[in-house]
Amino acid sequence: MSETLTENPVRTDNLATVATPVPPATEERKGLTKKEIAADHPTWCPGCGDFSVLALYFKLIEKRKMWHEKITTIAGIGCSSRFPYFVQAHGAHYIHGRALPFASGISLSRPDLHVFVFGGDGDAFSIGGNHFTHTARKNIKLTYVVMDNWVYGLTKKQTSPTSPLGFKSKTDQWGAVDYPINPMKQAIAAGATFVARTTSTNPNHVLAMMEAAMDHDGFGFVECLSECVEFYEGAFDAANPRKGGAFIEVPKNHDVSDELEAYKLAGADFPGYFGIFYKNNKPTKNAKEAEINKAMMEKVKGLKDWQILQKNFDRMK
Ligand SMILES: Cc1ncc(C[n+]2csc(CCOP(=O)(O)OP(=O)(O)O)c2C)c(N)n1
Ligand code: SF4
Ligand SMILES: [Mg+2]
Repeated sequence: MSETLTENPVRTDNLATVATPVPPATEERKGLTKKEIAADHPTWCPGCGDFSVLALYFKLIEKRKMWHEKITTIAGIGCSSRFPYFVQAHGAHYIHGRALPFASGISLSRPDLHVFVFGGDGDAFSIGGNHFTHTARKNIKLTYVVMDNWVYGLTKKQTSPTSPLGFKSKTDQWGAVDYPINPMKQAIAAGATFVARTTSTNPNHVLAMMEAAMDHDGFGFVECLSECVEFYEGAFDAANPRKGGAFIEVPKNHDVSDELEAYKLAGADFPGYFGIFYKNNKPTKNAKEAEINKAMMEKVKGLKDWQILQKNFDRMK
């Protein structure tokens, strides 16, 4: 081992710290403008609901004065998952269904960042179904926005886990026969500590839900109805007052800490309720790991990297 390596101090800066909120911009450093955060022109079909979610993410970045190096946008694969391409900051368009484990690694190793994950219903609940469950139960601090359009958009109209019964697609030409999953019930049952529902046609509400999820210290899940105008036109008209539908907010007297009541709200017939269904402040994996790391670093205080490694090898003998 080279001298430089052996002399390197053990990094404790990112191990012993619990997650910290995104720092506010200082006087000297102004927050970013939309122009500074917007990257490529989004390649979505005109009228796609995903445009609205992206615009509100820009608004969130502007409003919360997040800087380029603090923005972390992760996604899987799908139309919705193209999201990070359109944000001029750090991010990754990762593997189909695997955005959450990738994002978890970032969240656990970089407590100074707030990680946002965007994706679709197929990405989240088909191929990524297991990762959803485990990221939720581990209560990893990140915000997961699922842009639910009830269809596989990118691959041109296959039945998704949220497609309703009878939906005609390339994989169900005679209409879907499989019972759809309910993302809200799924999230609550999996142990997500923040569960909210919104719709891309109500911009103020989308922004409010994303902000609340970001402020939550834990796994924040937001289901955002986002119409695929190409392959499932009109899917969410019943939730849009401009199309004769109803946007009904979670009742004011709803106790967000009551899991059973949240589950009942989630069971309402479509268009159901919009708002925060459930919130629980139990400790995150981030905080627990940080504590373990701190205790371990205390034990090896003063030792060089190679000495710590040697100790590990000795233990394994
Ligand atoms: C391992 C793997 N399997 C399948 C695919 C094909 N594929 C790409 S996107 C997609 C589904 C996308 O649906 P959704 O997550 O709902 O996103 P949307 O396009 O509707 O936003 C599938 C099956 C893939 N890219 N990788
Ligand atoms: S196919 Fe659907 S989900 Fe994909 S960009 Fe077009 S409208 Fe949006
Ligand atoms: Mg979809």
